[in-house]
Amino acid sequence: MSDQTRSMESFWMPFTGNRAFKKNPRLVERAEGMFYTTPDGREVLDMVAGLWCCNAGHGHPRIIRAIQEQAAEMDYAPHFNFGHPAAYELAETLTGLTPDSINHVFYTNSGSESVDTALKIALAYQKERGQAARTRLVGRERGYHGVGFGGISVGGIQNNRMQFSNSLIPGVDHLPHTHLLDQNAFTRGTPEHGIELADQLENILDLHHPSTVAAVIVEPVAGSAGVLIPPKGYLKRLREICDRHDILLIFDEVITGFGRLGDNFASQVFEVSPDIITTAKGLTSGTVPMGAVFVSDKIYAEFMSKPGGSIELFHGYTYSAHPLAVAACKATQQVYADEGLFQRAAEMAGVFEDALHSLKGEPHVIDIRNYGLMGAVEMQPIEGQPGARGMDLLQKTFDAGLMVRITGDTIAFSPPLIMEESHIHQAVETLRSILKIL
Ligand code: PXG
Repeated sequence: MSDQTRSMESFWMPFTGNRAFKKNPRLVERAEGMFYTTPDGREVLDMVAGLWCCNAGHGHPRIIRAIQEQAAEMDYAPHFNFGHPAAYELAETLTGLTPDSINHVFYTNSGSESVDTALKIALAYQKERGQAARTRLVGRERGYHGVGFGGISVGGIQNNRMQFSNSLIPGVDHLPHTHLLDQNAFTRGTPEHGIELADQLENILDLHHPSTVAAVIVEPVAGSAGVLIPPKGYLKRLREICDRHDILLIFDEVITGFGRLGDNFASQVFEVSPDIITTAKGLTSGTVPMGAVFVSDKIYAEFMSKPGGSIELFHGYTYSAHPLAVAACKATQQVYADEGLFQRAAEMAGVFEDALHSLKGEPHVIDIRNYGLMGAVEMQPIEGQPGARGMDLLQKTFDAGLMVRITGDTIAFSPPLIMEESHIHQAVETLRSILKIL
C-alpha cells in the first residue's frame, strides 16, 4: 500500500472501487461555472453537473451569499412542532412549479429519502382511505430510486439489489425496461418503439388483482441506468392504466426535475401528471443537500380530513427544511427564474443533440440518445469485461480535462444548464479523440 493510498483509507467512498480509486485518485478541489479545478491546477469541464445536480453551474454568487447569510442568521430550526417562516414561503414557490393538481411538499435531504418518503405516503394514503389491501408497489427494471430499502426494492439495478437480496421489501413487481437497442438505436428525442411495454402493467395487475396495488413508480427518463428516454406515448399509457385501476403514479424526478429537460418537470414536458413527484439534486443546484416530495391535493386532503389535531403522518427528518437548504433552494430557484435557465436548456437542447449525434460512426459507439440536456453515448462492451471500456474512458477523459458520468459502458451527460455551445463542442471533440484510441 502506497503512502497516498494509506492516507485515503479512512474515507469509505460511495459507489466506487475504493482500492482502484485510491491507487489513482481523480481529485477536484475548486469549482466555478462549468469547470472544476484539480489540486494540481488543471481545469476539468463538468459535463455532468457534478452528479446530475449543479444545474445553475458552480459557485453562483447569489446562491453562495444566501447560504452564508442564512448560516449567520439562524443555523438550525426544528420542524417538528416548530417552524421557520422561510420553509412555508419556499413551499409556495416550489408548488407553483408543479402541475396544477400538486400543491403540497414534504421536505427531505436527498433523493433516496424522497423516494422512501413517497412510497410511505402512497402506502399510508391507501390505508387512510380505507384501501388497506393496496400494499403492493410496482417499479421498473433498470430503474434507480436511490439506496434506501424502499428505493432498492422498487429499483431495478441488479448490482444495487444483490448484496441485500433477502432484505428487500416484499410485494414489489417490476415493469420491463424500455431500452430497445435493436429498434430504437440512434433515436433523437423520444423513440418510436416501445409504448406497448406500458401494457405489461396490466399483466402485473392481473396477476395480483388491481385492488392490491398501491402505486407505480418510474423515472420519466431513467438516468443512472444510462439515460433511457420513454418511448412515444409510454408515460401517458402508464397514467391511463393507473387511472383505470385507481393506482397512484409516482414520477421520480430527482434528475429530470428543475430544468434538465427544458421545463420545470418531466411531467410538463411529456404532459402527464403523476400523483407524487420526488425531487432532490437540482432543487438546490447541489449546493446543500435537500430533497422534496410533491403530493397531489387529493392525497394531502385525505390525510388532513380526519377529525382532531393529531399527527397525520408518522414520518420526517431532523433536517427536513433545514434553514441552509431552504436558503440555498430559494436562491437557486430565483437564479433559475431570473436567468431563464429552464428555457435555456430547451434552447440548447438542439445544439447538444446535434453535437452528441455527430459521434455516430466513431469506434465502439452502438447508440446515442438524448432529451433536453440529458444524453448518452453507449459503447460496445469489451467481450467478457463489461464496464472495463467505460472505466478506461473515464480516466482518459479526466486526464484530458473532461468530466462525464459512466454507467457500465455508457457515457452519460447532464451539463449545467448554463452550458455554452463551445463547451459541448469541447466535450464532444475530446470524446471523439479518446474513442479513437480506446
Ligand atoms: N432517484 C433518482 C431518479 C436518482 O437519479 C436518487 C433517486 C437518489 O438520490 P440521492 O440523493 O439519495 O443520491 C437518484 C440519484 C449515477 C448516479 O450513477 C445517479 C444518482 C446518484 C448517484 C449516481 O448516475 N441519482
